[in-house]
Amino acid sequence: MIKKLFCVLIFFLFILAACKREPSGSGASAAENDGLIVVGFSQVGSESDWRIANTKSMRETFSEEKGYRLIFRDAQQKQENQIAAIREFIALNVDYIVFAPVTEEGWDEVLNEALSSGVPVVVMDRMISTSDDQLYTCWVGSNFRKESETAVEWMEKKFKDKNELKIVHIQGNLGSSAQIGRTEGLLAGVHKNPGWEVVYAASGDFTQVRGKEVMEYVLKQYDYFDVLFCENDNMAFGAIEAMTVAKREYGVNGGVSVISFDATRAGLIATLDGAICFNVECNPLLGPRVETIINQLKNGETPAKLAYVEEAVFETATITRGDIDAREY
Ligand code: GYE
Repeated sequence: MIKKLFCVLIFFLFILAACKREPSGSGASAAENDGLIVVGFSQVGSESDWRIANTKSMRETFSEEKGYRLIFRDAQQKQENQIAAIREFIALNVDYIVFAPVTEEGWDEVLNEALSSGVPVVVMDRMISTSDDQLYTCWVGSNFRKESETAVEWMEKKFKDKNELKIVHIQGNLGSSAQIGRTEGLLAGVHKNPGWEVVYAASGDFTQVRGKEVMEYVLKQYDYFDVLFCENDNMAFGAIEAMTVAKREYGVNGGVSVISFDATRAGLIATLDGAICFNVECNPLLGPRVETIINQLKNGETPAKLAYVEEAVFETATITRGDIDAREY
């Protein structure tokens, strides 16, 4: 009897162990066993509404119901965490590696390892800087420089009668493509328009808290400036909060003209309200785009090396309630 019970116990323990088996052993064997496609995704962190929407889009796209096992790793803004995650994905022998690089530089070594392992690497959102473009399979994301040039064009029209324009510039994470492209676009505009001057520039790390801190400092140092050029909505919200507290005028009715990027739902509401004058869309819903790439690779096709997402702009004069209702993020 005891022997029988023991056998039953061993049998149940065996079943339990089999059920609990996460893809921690080998991604490939997990895929072989359950038929799921294993995708390792290294995300930057959760610094902004944009990022949260991007993570949601990836999780919804690469769900088990749709035939995927997503191994999600949050890098908490640290490149070394992303490098460790990519190494983990290689060791797990996942089917595909996807990552949103926190900065542009410093990927060659780990991507060489990925290349030798044969696992395709899809770069998403921000770009990497490398002399060897064989190190990644392809990239999908936004044209950050173009986003910024669109904002500059708007400024050129809006301030065409002003001889002098004083600009405060709150930047994103220094060294990230989103920061580099948006900053380059503005600086090209300043170069082209002799009366324009960036009176102060600092990074707000793409977060609301830092956007507020930077603006608190600016308000103490500068009695006057015309434009706040803010590289994302969350930093703009923080800066707006600081201006409200300090009773500095801003918005479409006078005072500081706020320009922002992302055009999240909350950003669009601030645009409709007239707090943000001009908001350039940056689309975080990249999950389906990455899935299309994975399907192409699965079918032996070659996806475009670089794929840019289409993006719109919004300004207070023309934005509608419908624009906000249609916003998914
Ligand atoms: O604009 C910002 C985020 O890389 C496009 O990162 C992304 C940027 C986005 O934190 O809000």
